[in-house]
Amino acid sequence: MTPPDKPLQSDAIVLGACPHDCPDTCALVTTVQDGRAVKVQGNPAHPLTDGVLCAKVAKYAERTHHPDRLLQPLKRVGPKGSGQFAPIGWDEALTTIAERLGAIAARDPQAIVPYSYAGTMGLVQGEGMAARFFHRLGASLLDRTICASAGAEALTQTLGGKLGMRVQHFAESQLIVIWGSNAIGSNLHFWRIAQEAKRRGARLVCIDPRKSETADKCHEHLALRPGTDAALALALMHQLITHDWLDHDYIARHTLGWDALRERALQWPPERAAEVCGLPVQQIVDLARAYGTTQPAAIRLNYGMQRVRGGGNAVRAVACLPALVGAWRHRAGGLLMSSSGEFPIQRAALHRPDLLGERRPRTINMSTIGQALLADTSADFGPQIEALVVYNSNPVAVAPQSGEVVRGFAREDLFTVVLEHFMTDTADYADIVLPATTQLEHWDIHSSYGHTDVLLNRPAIAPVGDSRSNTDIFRALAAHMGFTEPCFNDDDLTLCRTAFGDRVDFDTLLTQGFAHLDVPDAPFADGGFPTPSGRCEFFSQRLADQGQDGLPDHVPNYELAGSDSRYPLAMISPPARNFLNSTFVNVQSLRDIEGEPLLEIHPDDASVRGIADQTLVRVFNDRGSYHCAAHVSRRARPGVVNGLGIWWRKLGVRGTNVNELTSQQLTDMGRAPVFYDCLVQVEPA
Ligand SMILES: Nc1nc2c(c(=O)[nH]1)N[C@H]1C(S)=C(S)[C@@H](COP(=O)(O)OP(=O)(O)OC[C@H]3O[C@@H](n4cnc5c(=O)[nH]c(N)nc54)[C@H](O)[C@@H]3O)O[C@H]1N2
Ligand SMILES: Nc1nc2c(c(=O)[nH]1)N[C@H]1C(S)=C(S)[C@@H](COP(=O)(O)OP(=O)(O)OC[C@H]3O[C@@H](n4cnc5c(=O)[nH]c(N)nc54)[C@H](O)[C@@H]3O)O[C@H]1N2
Ligand code: SF4
Ligand SMILES: [Mo]
Repeated sequence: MTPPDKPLQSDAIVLGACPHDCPDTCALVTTVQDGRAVKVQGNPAHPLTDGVLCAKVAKYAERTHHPDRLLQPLKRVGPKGSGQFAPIGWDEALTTIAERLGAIAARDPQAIVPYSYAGTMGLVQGEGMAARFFHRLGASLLDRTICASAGAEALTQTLGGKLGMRVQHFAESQLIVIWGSNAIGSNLHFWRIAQEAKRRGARLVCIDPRKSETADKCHEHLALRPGTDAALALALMHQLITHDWLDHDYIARHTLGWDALRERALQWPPERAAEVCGLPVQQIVDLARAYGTTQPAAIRLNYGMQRVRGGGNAVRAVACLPALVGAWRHRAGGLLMSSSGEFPIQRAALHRPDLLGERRPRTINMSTIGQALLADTSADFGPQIEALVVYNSNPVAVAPQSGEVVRGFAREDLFTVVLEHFMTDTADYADIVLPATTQLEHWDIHSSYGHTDVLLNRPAIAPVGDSRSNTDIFRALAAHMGFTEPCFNDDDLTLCRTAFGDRVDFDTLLTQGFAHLDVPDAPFADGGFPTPSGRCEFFSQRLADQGQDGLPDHVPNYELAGSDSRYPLAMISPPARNFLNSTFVNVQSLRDIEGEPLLEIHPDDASVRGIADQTLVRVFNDRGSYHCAAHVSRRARPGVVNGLGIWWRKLGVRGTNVNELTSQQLTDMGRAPVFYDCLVQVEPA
């Protein structure tokens, strides 16, 4: 059953959007039979989806009608984390929550913390009603840093916003550098475009410590040490300068801080960078030549490089490159990290921060939730956290340093509510679990961080069991708390319309499911960077004012390889291709493909430790230990092990996952986690 070329909305064919935290934001077509979703396919009429979905979401009907779906509210009846729950009715659940939150709020609403991320990227089921609820309550604010804030801050300080090339124009590039991204796994529709460029003669280069599926298919792979991208970028600049592969006119007219950057880059001859990055000098020299002499040259920068101490500086260094060679002059040249800044989202209308009134609650950083849950009341911190409301996230599995996260969630005095589809590691620690609808059961509207189309998602089927959408749950909670503001009566379609106001034609969304934003083809062909200076800011006064280096530099990892003889291996933990963060780990057909939690280790590192392929190993450091199967493989470079993520702890070998080992240190910019800045030792278990 293939969807027609131009699928039309009907009871049996429903147009939607993929809700997942993925740059592709695909347009979906769901086929419904007898009230069940029987097939979820890519919408062929949406140019970037082109009728194709990844393997994960092609299994969406399986996930939605999964036998383990949560179908009714639950309350805890055993010790925290034991997973012992009894079903209760919605009224009891909502009354209990409203009473507990009300009592805490009467003392200090900041003792209540929302915890959410991008389980759904929808603007409505994300923070649409939730933000209104928490603003009205006066709860702590959440700093949503767990994924992209280091890179976002860096890009904003350099280019002026989360903007860049349009993804479709990569098809015309002659050189594509895929930098810190396993595009085949995590940005499939970009990869299809890169393939088209390759057929037209483009050269593809991958920069990644891991020999990923993407690295396999590129012409060149630079397997640098984790956390050394800025050193590589500075050496590329060194070569551009010494060979005069520069666009002097573009630099003079559209950049700021060139003399200072030039001086800095001249301190990074390829030999120095080769030493730091663990790369052959020739590879750096060759890449510089290719980048300096090929037009149009495009960089697909993704988030892999920013999950280390110097992640912000690394993104800044890379983001300077296109201006140096004038790559921005072409629509197929420049750089794309995120396109999310293009979308005219009406955040104030949607989130209603005005409901705070005069109150200015403190902000809790989601990346250090372990520390935060274990912190006592103090002048610096404010009140101890007494209640946590988790939705669209699975922090017990995905937040760094799980040992502390689990200890925090296990506090018997903490009141935890979890809105979920499944009994995740986090739901296990809840006092009340509320069953939530999936994307096939609710309305939503979507921006994207990999393209510039708006997508509308219609419900294809009725809520499964007694599940309710996040918006419905927060509306009902607002009513139970006695909140009477009219905004708590807005239905989901109203929220969908509010998200972009009149900036997007809603009728187009209703009929075809997607609408293109009107964005320029080559955003910086003539400069016009949305920075304070209007230029590409090699030097950032805003960063200098914060006491940071105003120029990008190489900032070594906190846990630098060679600095601790007990833990000689650097560990990175990029996602497994068939999971999306911790989502899909419980979908059997996908777990069957991934097999088991594993650690890729280079043959040299394995043999000195007596580790054979497929043996059970213990991976450990001072923070904890994690058991999984060793995959002795050249996907790992010497000195670096790859612990593919993010398994549910309870589906892992001994009830832990890779975040048992990661730390709660933060990046140089954006207060983000440093998942890939982590030293470990490995031994046969
Ligand atoms: N299949 C799948 N797709 C996903 C996700 C998923 O879990 N599974 N997650 C989604 C989410 S939340 C996000 S944020 C995006 C992320 O999308 P990307 O940023 O493209 O992330 P990854 O595909 O994880 O690629 C990161 C790559 O960076 C490499 N890397 C690690 N450390 C370094 C380093 O120091 N320097 C460089 N140059 N590379 C490094 C890793 O080995 C990995 O191959 O993907 C989204 N798409
Ligand atoms: N070691 C290591 N850790 C990492 C990373 C890494 O690369 N390495 N990557 C990090 C990154 S990039 C990210 S973005 C975070 C991701 O962390 P999270 O945002 O927590 O992502 P998921 O693990 O996918 O969990 C999302 C949960 O939301 C639920 N959900 C989905 N839709 C809805 C809905 O409509 N309503 C409700 N109530 N629930 C819903 C899903 O069932 C799922 O359990 O993890 C981070 N953690
Ligand atoms: S996860 Fe990404 S590639 Fe897969 S369907 Fe969703 S948006 Fe498309
Ligand atoms: Mo992410």
